[in-house]
Amino acid sequence: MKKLIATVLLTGLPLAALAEGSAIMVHDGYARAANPRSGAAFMTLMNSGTADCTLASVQTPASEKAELHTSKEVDGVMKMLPADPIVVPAGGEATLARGGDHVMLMGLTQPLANGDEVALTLDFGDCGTVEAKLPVDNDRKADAGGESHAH
Ligand SMILES: [Cu+2]
Repeated sequence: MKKLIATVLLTGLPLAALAEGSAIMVHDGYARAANPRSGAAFMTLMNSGTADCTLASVQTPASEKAELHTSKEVDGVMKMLPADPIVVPAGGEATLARGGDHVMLMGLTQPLANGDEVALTLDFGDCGTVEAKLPVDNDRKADAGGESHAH
């Protein structure tokens, strides 16, 4: 009986989640260049599942490396550090935004121009992987926080 209920629950998952192979959805994402060789990607991650999901790593053809960074003010100066694990709580969301957590794109294969798209593969470990295509928007203003992004 328990098995039957589990099956019903699984098949009741939203189509989008099944298609992604994950309960995670990417909202309002964009990428922007810091300079011709590096840039960053920002987005809101939403978790419709019943388990917390942690963003383990990011892959992209847009750059040689993609790292999870966070921006922090240290002694009055904005610095970038490796991010603490980015956890998307069950039924909740996590925001990657300017002045906070972000996906750093290091060694861009080509400069990011407005209208380009950056494809990301977000690896959430046990929660699966999510493919996202983010538009490049170099003109978007920071919603909050600092603007320092020098590498
Ligand atoms: Cu960074």
